[in-house]
Amino acid sequence: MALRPILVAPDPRLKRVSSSVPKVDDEIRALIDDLFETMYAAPGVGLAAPQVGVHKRLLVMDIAEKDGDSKPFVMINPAILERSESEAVYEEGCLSVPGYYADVARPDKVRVRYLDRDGAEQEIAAEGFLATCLQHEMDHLDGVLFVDRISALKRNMILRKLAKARKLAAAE
Ligand code: GNR
Ligand code: NI
Repeated sequence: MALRPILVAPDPRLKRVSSSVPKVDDEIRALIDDLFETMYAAPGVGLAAPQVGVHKRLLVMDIAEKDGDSKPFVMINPAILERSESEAVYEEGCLSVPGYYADVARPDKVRVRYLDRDGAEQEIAAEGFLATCLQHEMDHLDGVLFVDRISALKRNMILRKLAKARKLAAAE
């Protein structure tokens, strides 16, 4: 197991579309373990493989309350089968957009098909915060960040500040 560095916007690698996982093998399972370790250490409620520079369609999530039961999820090649007309708004953050938060509207309910860590096909009907997190993570697989779903004004302000912070850190 190993911690992997998390890419921060505006890194062009976060904009790439990830490729399907052809086979769930031990190499993929080792990557899954690293993603969980990195997500819990961050800490975050989800992490997608492209956030650590691996452009494969794979994500991990655990939205359990801090002192509640942990409910780890692994989703490989997830696909949305159905989304509700109704939307819900949550304040979102992202480990790749550190320090910034914004309200994002997304379908309130989604049905998703995916492969689990044994390569078996699964389906989940998610709603509320779980549905939001799932869609946030799946967006990463298509090179989309939550800031792409808010106003251009807010997006550009956040991305400008992150770019400036990176330049200052590099100049040290
Ligand atoms: O830790 C995270 N919190 C969060 C809060 C609201 C909506 C989505 C998220 S996901 C985020 C971790 C992350 O960046 N996953 O890609
Ligand atoms: Ni994110």
